Amino acid sequence: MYKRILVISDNIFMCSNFKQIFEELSLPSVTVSYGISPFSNRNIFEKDLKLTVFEYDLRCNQQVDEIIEKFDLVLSIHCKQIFPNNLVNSLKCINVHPGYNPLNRGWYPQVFSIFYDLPVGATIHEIDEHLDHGNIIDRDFVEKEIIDTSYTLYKKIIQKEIFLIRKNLSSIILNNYSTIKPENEGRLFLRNDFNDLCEGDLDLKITAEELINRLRALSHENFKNAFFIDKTTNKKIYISIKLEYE
Ligand code: 0FX
Repeated sequence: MYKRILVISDNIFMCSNFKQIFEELSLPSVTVSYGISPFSNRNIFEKDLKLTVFEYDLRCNQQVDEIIEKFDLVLSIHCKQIFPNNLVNSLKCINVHPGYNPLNRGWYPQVFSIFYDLPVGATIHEIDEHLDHGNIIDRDFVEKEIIDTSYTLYKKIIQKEIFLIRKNLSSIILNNYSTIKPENEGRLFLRNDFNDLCEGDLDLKITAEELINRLRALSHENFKNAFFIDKTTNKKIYISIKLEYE
């Protein structure tokens, strides 16, 4: 059984949900500490979680050594940092990933799921030295509809992640879960793939369906993703799409 757990997250919504699920388990002998990366605002997390939150920079060897010394399980729940090899090889590290491994490894899974018409879902897996690659503890699909954009699909995936955390957390803490090996290397998308998708070429000949799907993949609330350069003014113009049933 793991007794000294560190949750590293940069997503306050996921972190609060995790905290509530853990508290419902009522395991007095288990301590959970919460950490964020240097990119997040500690005050926001502390105010919401109502406890002290630590900041860990995983690029700093000394801080990684401190984690290895203090904890026996690290959970990554939407953490902006890549776990270094010495961390994942020194203690059990588990990731909650907003994609269905190995089909949607890496960056913004729902974006590439819409663009390439891939199934999508959520996964809990052990972390190894490669991105979203370790043995799978649990995973499940979410339904993608024709009117889904990145935003609406992301919201469904988050709910699936919370469902999977609730379903698996006690067996993870008790260390009596089983795993399966990913079937293959799957698809890995990176930040650059997303950036490439955002830049639209006005002379590109594609079908209306392809254009709609590209815009669906890149429409996420107020984020400025898809753009083209106006040929007259040379200005960048952002574009997004909204779809709804009759
Ligand atoms: O919590 P999270 O979904 O992402 C975090 C980390 O930032 C990310 O590096 C890690 N791979 C993931 C598991 O956990 O929050 P977010 O605000 O970074 O992104 C949420 C969604 O927002 C994303 O799926 C797509 C959308 N988005 C985000 C940014 C920053 C955009 O469409 N455009 C953007 O510029």
